[in-house]
Amino acid sequence: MKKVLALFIACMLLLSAGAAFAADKIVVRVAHTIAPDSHYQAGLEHLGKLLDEATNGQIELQIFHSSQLGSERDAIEGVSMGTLEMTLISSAPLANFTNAFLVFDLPFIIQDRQKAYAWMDGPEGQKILDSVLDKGMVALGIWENGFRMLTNSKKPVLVPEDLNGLKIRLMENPIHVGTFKTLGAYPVPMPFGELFTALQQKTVDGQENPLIIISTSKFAEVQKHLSLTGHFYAPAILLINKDFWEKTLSDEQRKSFTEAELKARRWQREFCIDIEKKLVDSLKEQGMEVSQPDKAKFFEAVQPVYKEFEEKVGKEAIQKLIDAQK
Ligand code: EAX
Repeated sequence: MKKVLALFIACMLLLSAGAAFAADKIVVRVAHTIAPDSHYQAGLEHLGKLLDEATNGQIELQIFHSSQLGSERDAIEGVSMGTLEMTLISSAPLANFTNAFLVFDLPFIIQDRQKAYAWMDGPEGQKILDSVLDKGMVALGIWENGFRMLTNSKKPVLVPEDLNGLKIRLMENPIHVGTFKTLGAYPVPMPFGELFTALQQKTVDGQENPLIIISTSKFAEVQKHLSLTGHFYAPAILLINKDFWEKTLSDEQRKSFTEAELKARRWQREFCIDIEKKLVDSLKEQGMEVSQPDKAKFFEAVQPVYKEFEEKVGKEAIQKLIDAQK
């Protein structure tokens, strides 16, 4: 009888220890829209590892890739309302929530990636990040999506005129749409999750994304031509729900999180730069025809876009980002 009782008590102790452990563990669900072998996934896995180490397993990152939890707009809304803890998204769809990120959407505004990183990580970048605080979110940092390149199923694109009448899928962003209108294309805004099918069924002729996304999303299967335009630079923003950040995490956990985020951000940018070097060859091997467009002609053709959006973006904001790269 004594033995049974001792065993029973031992079991109860174990159970309650387990429950306490489970209650202490904080799960952070993070959603993104791209492939499990993408730069977003790699960076988030790295962040997960750093968080696990720094908090002795108290914080667990659960990553949902490939739009499993919806589009980028859905994810922003989810993080804003607290139905999702975190997301990593292009800054472009934030245009539906704040104007502060629009400066990044101007064509060819980012020319020097290293100088731009420093600017984004400094006080000017912080001002932009702070613009989501009143939307119930904290923007933890600016990661990388990358320089966007154009693909299509119809013809090589070397000069802006080649885009005439081509239906190009874009992110939901007024400057991106305005830019492609100015270039003579027919812009079709659509969430990323619908893009592969749209390309396959030829609802659109082309799309634009960084090489890593073109590669990991297997667009070579449905797009013949790749033009190395680099017309937009897309930063990726790591957003977390504000209540979760301020109330669920302890001061100490928040500190660990901030440190881990900074390390993961730097790691993720280097990962992107490294992998980018191999991608043109790899996409050729996947059957794409790669062309080097006349960038000066594109640059000239999009100048009216700066005029069109100058007021909305803010003249000063534009000038500051340009000057920061001199
Ligand atoms: O943020 O929608 C897009 O084209 C983005 O590049 C992608 O979702 C990653």
